[in-house]
Amino acid sequence: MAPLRAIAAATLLFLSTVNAHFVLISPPSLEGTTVDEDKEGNAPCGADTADLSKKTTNSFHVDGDFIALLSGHPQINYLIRGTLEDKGSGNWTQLFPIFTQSGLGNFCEPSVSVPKEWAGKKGIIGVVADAPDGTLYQCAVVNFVAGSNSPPAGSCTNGSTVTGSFSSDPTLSGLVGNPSTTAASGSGSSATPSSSSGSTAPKPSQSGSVAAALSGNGVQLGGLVLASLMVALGTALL
Ligand SMILES: *[C@@H]1O[C@H](CO)[C@@H](O)[C@H](O)[C@H]1NC(C)=O
Ligand SMILES: *[C@@H]1O[C@H](CO)[C@@H](O)[C@H](O)[C@H]1NC(C)=O
Ligand SMILES: [Cu+2]
Repeated sequence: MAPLRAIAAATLLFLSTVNAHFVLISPPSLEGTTVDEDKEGNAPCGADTADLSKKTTNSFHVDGDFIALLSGHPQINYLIRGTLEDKGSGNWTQLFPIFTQSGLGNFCEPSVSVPKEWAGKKGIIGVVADAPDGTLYQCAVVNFVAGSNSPPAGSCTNGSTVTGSFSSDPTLSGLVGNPSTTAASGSGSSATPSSSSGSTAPKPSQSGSVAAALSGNGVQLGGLVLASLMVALGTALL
């Protein structure tokens, strides 16, 4: 049982990096707690590739499980999506309304559900952020399981100055394969954009601007935020 330590470790590592984007804490990012921020703009999963042929011990409950994030931007928009396609190559289903996080630090949505039919299958939870310095990607490979899960104590928290609200974001809403359906019963319409180019690869100009923007984005996390996170960290380690 180390969700608190995992968060503490993620927080520390996050703070130790120069550029601040976002981290997928739970389900655990493919990249673990050390996200390669230079490659976080690479669709669909950032620096790593989601290989569904590999074993994973991460589970995600189809009727509701938590998604914990950590943002280094004062404001950021998030899309939470999922797919059963290897390497996250397409057919992403939107799992939660697009929302805006205001305030730096932890954000956790306690109950995100996926189509019931996914129980017993392996797949990918993807989180995409629309940040001032570009579109950023993280993924977790999970075993979808039946039922719902309550977050272990302390593993699902919102930062004290963090607020969230539903919003709209055309960049993000373009990154799901079938936005208006949640895979009700295999009614696969012939127009399903199963491998829409938007969700498979970043446009060259996009990654270019992410890289350019990255170099100028070093000092987002101020001392105040650092102090409050260190207090949280101290509490977590007690
Ligand atoms: C964090 O804030 C969001 C948005 O207000 C809310 O939906 C969510 O339940 C909060 N998370 C926790 C752990 O309280
Ligand atoms: C896309 O995903 C949905 C939900 O899992 C599934 O029902 C559908 O068959 C998939 N479509 C394609 C073209 O793979
Ligand atoms: Cu950033």
